[in-house]
Amino acid sequence: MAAADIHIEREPSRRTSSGIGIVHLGLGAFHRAHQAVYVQRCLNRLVDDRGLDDQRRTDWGICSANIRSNRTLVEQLRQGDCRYHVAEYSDSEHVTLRDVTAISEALYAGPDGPDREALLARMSDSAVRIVMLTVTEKGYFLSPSSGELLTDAAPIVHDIANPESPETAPGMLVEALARRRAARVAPFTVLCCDNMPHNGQRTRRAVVSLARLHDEALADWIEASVAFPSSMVDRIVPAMTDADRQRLAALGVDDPAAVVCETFSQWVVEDDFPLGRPDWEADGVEMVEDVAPFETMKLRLLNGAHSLLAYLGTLAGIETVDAAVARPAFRELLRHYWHQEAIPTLSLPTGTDAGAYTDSLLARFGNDSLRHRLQQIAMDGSQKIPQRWLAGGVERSIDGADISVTALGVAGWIRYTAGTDLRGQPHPVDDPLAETFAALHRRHPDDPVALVAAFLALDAVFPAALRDDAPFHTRVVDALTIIERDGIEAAIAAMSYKNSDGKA
Ligand code: NAI
Ligand code: CS2
Repeated sequence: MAAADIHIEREPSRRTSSGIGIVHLGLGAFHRAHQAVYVQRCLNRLVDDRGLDDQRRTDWGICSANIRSNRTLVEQLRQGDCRYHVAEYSDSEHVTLRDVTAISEALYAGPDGPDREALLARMSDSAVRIVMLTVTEKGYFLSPSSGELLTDAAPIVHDIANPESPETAPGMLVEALARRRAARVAPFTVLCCDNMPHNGQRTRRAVVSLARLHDEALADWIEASVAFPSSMVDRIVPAMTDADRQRLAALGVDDPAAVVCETFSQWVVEDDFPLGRPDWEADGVEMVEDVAPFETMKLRLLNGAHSLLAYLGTLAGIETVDAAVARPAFRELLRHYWHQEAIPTLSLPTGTDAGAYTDSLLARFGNDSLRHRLQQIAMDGSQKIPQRWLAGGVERSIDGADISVTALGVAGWIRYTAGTDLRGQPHPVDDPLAETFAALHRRHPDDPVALVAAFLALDAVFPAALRDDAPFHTRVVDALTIIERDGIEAAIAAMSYKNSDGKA
């Protein structure tokens, strides 16, 4: 599509010298296209309502930091005065180019970075009232299945031994809270924006558990006085590619920090901010008492479907989400997964029509202007499938219900971790447990029964109820055997549900 044929809306930012009231850990694509955009809307509205020089009210600027990787991005943002663009595609012909200046400061506080002390000082400043995070599911160092802190993980071992120079997100939070406590400054609110179940409670668990390893009193204080509201976050933001940068350049946007995303956006936040917060309701954020129904629905329906497409699609040689859902077999598989396996496990948010919600997911997945690569979604499966498939799978299997799509998904994931697709094309297996997977595949090269048993025995990933579920083992072995022998679409076609109700 030639740039000239694209309908462009421009959304300029109203820049104001706002003070910094929010620190964000994890300056990735999602942060730039989601939380920072909501804050930008808030700053724009406040400036429109009250005029540029009413400084007192715009104290919600963001200091965003990377604490592990991507120093270059921080430098690029700084070179651009922390201004960047968000290109929101509703389809390949319509894009809104949003200008964002809500990030006032960008820091690189990685182990090799210059800004760790500056970041801790910023987090200890009483003007900072909220610390948000998007550090990926693995960035909390919690066991995906039990939720316990991984005290033997090297970065956590480092932070236990060196609490004043932390390298992990939980470590940064513990040290900054320790400094505020010592200075008698009220604690900031911690707002997790990662795709984890009960993400506020999980973050609390990581922080309190780490603090308890070197300071019981500090851990008790954090437990008693720090708010960790949960939130459901939703906007599809693919990783930027050179092709994306080229198409933005064709639209006149030459910006190394730009991001591409869909127009859809949702943020549901538990309203627990003792030190205050922006009045985000006016900017489209849903402030609620209980986020759990929204979170579970989104994790099992949207993210559960994404992971099915990621493993089965990649094995079938498909590259993107839209290309996968263009295939009737994959659409049918998702519909069955949603309506027979996932939705029955949900208590839906009031007023939610599950059918309409899943139809909207299919439409969003079909947005070919996103070019959302299945490989990106396939990353960190050990951290994702417990909340996306397995929690619901356990509930269904306890009821004796059919979970054949979950079994097919697990078979596809196991095969994916071998590092090649069904044509033998290699792909990287990006996962904290990648070495474990490689060892299991080496140990059981031609024995699907032993291989599946070894994977299902991984208690970091699989809950006991599925580890001990013999019929589930058999289903996974059957699915893996068909995948290897006849391919993905044959495995989908062979699914038991096609036999039971026979309907497409
Ligand atoms: P990204 O790859 O652009 O950024 C990841 C960020 O996490 C980077 O800042 C990186 O430095 C940091 N990070 C990674 N591992 C870390 C660790 N062990 N400790 C500390 N920091 C670490 O990815 P993106 O798109 O920003 O996604 C990040 C997270 O946001 C996802 O894992 C998910 O939980 C959430 N999310 C993403 C959505 C998307 O469509 N991209 C949508 C909804 C939620
Ligand atoms: C995706 C999510 O990469 C992934 O794991 O499933 O990032 C997904 O795009 C978002 O959660 C959508 O809100």
